[in-house]
Amino acid sequence: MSDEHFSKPKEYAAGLPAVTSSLRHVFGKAGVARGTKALLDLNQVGGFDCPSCAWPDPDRDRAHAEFCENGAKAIASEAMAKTIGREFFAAHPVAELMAQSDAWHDLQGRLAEPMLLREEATHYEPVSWDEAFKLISEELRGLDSPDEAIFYTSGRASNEAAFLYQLFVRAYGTNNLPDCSNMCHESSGLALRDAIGIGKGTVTLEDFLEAEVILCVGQNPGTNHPRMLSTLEEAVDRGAQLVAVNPLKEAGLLGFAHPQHLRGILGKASPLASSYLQVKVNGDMALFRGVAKALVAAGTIDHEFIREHADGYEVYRSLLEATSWQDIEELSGIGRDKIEELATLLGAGERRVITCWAMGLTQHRNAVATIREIANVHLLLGAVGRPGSGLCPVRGHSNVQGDRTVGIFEKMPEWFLAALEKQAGVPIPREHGYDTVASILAMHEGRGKVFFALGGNFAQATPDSTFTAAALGKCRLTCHVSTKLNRSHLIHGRRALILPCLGRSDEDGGQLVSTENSMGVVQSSQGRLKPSSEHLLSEPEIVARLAEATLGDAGNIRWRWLVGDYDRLRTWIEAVIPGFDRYNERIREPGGFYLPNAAKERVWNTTNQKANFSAAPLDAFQPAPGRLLLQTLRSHDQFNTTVYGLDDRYRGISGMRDIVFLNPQDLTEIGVKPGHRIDVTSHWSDGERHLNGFRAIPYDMPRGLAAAYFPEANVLVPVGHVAEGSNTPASKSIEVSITPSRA
Ligand SMILES: Nc1nc2c(c(=O)[nH]1)N[C@H]1C(S)=C(S)[C@@H](COP(=O)(O)OP(=O)(O)OC[C@H]3O[C@@H](n4cnc5c(=O)[nH]c(N)nc54)[C@H](O)[C@@H]3O)O[C@H]1N2
Ligand SMILES: Nc1nc2c(c(=O)[nH]1)N[C@H]1C(S)=C(S)[C@@H](COP(=O)(O)OP(=O)(O)OC[C@H]3O[C@@H](n4cnc5c(=O)[nH]c(N)nc54)[C@H](O)[C@@H]3O)O[C@H]1N2
Ligand SMILES: [Mo]
Repeated sequence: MSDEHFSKPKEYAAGLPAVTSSLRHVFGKAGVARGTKALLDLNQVGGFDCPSCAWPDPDRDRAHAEFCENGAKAIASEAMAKTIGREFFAAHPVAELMAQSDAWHDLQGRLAEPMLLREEATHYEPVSWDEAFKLISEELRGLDSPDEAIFYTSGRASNEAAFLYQLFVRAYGTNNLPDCSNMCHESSGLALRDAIGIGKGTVTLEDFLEAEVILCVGQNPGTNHPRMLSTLEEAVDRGAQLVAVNPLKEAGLLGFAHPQHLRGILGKASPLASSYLQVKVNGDMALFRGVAKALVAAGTIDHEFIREHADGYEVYRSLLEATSWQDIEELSGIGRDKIEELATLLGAGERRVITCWAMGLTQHRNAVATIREIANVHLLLGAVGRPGSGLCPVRGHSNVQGDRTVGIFEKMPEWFLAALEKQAGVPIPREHGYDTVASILAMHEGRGKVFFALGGNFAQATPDSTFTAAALGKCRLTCHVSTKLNRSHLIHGRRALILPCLGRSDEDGGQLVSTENSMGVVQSSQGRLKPSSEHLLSEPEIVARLAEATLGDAGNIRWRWLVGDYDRLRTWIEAVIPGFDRYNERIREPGGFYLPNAAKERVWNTTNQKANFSAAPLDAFQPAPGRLLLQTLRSHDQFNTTVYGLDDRYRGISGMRDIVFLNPQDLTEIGVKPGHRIDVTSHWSDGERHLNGFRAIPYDMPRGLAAAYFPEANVLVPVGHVAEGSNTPASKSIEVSITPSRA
């Protein structure tokens, strides 16, 4: 049998195949000794924080192996002993590397030394750290305005690295601090800040164990947050009902075979979701409005909570009355009976309800309004700040939440900027900077001239790949602090630099860093593996040396001194940001500490000091007749743009990524057989975009929808198609037409 095939999707996640897959990746890439050491340290008290997702570790009683298959793959990729340095780059011109796949890039090994691509050069060549910092600082000082420089961050940077980085960027004179969060949970942050006064979730792991109902909406935890399945399994064991809301049947929501329990290894899956609503893509706002309508009609709402804590109920209630069931059914694709059934479930008992969500909600044009609608339902139920209940945006990158807490944001509030200015003793700019989409446009229009990235893979993670590549190509300098080779090193400005850094699992001269998980717990992380190359620097060290070269010590800032002992950096964070009291002491306590969460205490830090209902007009993104709605999603063998392999086991896919999932009847209507080639065209006001020769794969999903993998399908996402308010690319609602391939 060939490697490439598709078969019946799985009906449960994990089990023995997850264990064998983990070990194959870890031992295959990192070697047995290095791999075992890495796995034993992963997510243990005193060990390092898993660089994969942001799902929290249990506060105590950690299982020996608190890791999952995909955490193991992330470690295998990072802990590779193989390195690439000057010989590798001398042997492979940039054009040749560009022709290789993302999966091939990841297999080459860890970046070993700083590399420079000179103007018009075909190959990267080695450069010393000092020369690299000198070159960047000269470019930065040569700009007409600091606002011509853009400083991106990906969510793996530690609190310490991220805090120092934003201090450097702001002391240099700009708030141009776009980050991966702009493409991820920005819509959640914005919606929750206006609804409940904090842009974060309000639950802890304990809440899951007390919940009566858990809604899992627009999220594929079996692949993207596998450790969440253990929590869900335990919650279901304790009697919680799990309701999945997802257009696709995802194995990880149907059932779970715990890879650390004998029952699970033997393939005995615990059934998870007790009901599975196959909503239309972008039909969630209608679904939740229907739930709210049914709750209000039945009177099973928390009148006392609404009276005491909430604002805007009367307006919202009139809106519910004015919304017809016909619209709700049509836009959501779910029948009134099913919606009323869900409302009955939510309104029963003590209304201990948790709603979790991820990219299936945040990456739509009306994402902010949709998340506000979910918050509305929770306010009706009084299900915020009551044990066993709350809102739970499930974060992606392991420290994306912490990076935002410590200042990675193009529009940090005034209190933060003022406190930073006081601490630093240098002027801090107040004008808002560019987010990710605004950065792409600025570079394209020549207003952004130097692009610097602390981690990530900007060229490949952003929308409209061809447009974004052209934007980066116009820069005078593109520069990446990275662990592994990626496409952003190859889609470059006039000159380009690769600055190789230590990863989470690497030992950093005995220093520890910290991260904040999806539930606001700040924990220490300390790598213990011998770095794969002697030329690697830590991220804080790189930032400090660049800052020193560019700005010199100024005000109260002594860059080298600050990174000489990360405790000093933590003291600064403590001085600027509330909630970090006794940071250095508490970070060394097992399990770390929780940051304060006012909404959990029913204190609402909104402008009116209330929790707020929203009353947005109901809508859903509707493609023109004959067209489909395409979403871009992750396979089981990738971490964002890092592709570990070509399988998507739970969806029954082996050996390929050039595919589009479709409803079987749509396949027939398009006139292709399963596995045959199709051409996909996306439509937007500024023209068409194309992805040709992909294979059509039948899948259990509603009609009129299509799904393809990120990042291959990013060429189809128009840069101007964004969520209202949050400016997040709407990469889950792309209007496309599909025809049999002409090739
Ligand atoms: N192994 C692994 N782990 C990861 C990542 C990874 O790439 N690999 N990435 C990390 C990051 S940064 C993030 S943000 C998270 C992402 O975690 P997820 O959000 O789970 O990631 P996606 O693959 O984008 O999945 C989107 C899910 O939403 C569904 N969906 C799409 N549109 C809609 C809709 O309109 N309504 C509803 N109800 N559902 C919809 C899709 O069918 C799919 O199941 O995972 C993190 N963890
Ligand atoms: N179409 C579409 N586009 C999307 C999405 C989607 O669902 N659909 N999802 C969006 C989301 S949710 C996100 S979060 C973004 C992700 O966007 P990014 O965060 O920019 O992308 P990643 O693929 O996570 O970055 C991977 C690279 O990070 C580097 N790296 C890994 N570990 C470290 C480290 O410890 N330090 C440093 N300095 N570098 C490191 C490696 O070189 C690796 O190649 O993509 C977004 N783009
Ligand atoms: Mo993300």
